[in-house]
Amino acid sequence: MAVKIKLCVLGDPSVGKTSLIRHYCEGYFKENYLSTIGVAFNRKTMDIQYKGESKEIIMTIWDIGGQTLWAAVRANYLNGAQGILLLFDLTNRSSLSHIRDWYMDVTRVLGNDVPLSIIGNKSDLEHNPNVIKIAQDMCAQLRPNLHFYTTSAKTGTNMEQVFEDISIDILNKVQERAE
Ligand code: G3D
Ligand code: MG
Repeated sequence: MAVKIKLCVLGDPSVGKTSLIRHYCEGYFKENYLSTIGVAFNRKTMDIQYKGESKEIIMTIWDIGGQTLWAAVRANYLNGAQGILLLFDLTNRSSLSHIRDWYMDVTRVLGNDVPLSIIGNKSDLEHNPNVIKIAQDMCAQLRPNLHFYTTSAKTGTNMEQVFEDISIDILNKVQERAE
C-alpha cells in the first residue's frame, strides 16, 4: 500500500525552493519561475527501499511563497506536515542567518522532533566554504543529528538524497507512532 507524505519546504525568498521542488518532481531545472505567490503543490511518487522492502511513497510537496509572512497562513500551511526542508542560499549569508527563525517557527507548530533537514542550495555557484562550517555548527546547536546537505537545484546534486532521506525519517516516525 502506498504511503502518503506531506512535506513542506521553507526558507527566505529566492533561495531556490521552487527550483529544487520542480527539478525533483519534473526532472529538469528551469530558469525564471514566477515568484511563488501563496502556496503551490507538487506531487512525486517514488519507490524507496525501507527495511529490506520496496515502499511506494506518494509525496505532496508544499511550496510556500516567501512573501507569505502572515503567521496564521503559515500555521495553516504547516498543519499536518510530516517533514520539513529548510533552505538557504549558500551565496547569501542573510538567508543562512534566518534559518534559526524558520526553525523556531516550524517547531512551534510541529514540535521539536518533526523530521527536518537543512539545505544550503546553489552549490554550483561560487561560495565561501566557511558558510558550510557555520551552517553545520548552527544545525548542531538547533538539534543534534539534524541532517545538513548542500544541493544544487540547477545540476541536481544531492537532490534525490535529500528527498529519500527525509522520506525514511518520516517512515520511521510513522512506524514509531503505530507501535
Ligand atoms: P524561491 O522559490 O525560494 O523563491 P526560486 O527561489 O526557485 O524561484 O529561485 C530563485 C532564483 O535562484 C532563480 O533565478 C533560480 O533560477 C535560481 N536558482 C535556484 N536554485 C539554484 C541553484 O541551485 N543554482 C543556481 N545557479 N541558481 C539557482 P532567477 O534568475 O530566475 O531569479
Ligand atoms: Mg518560489
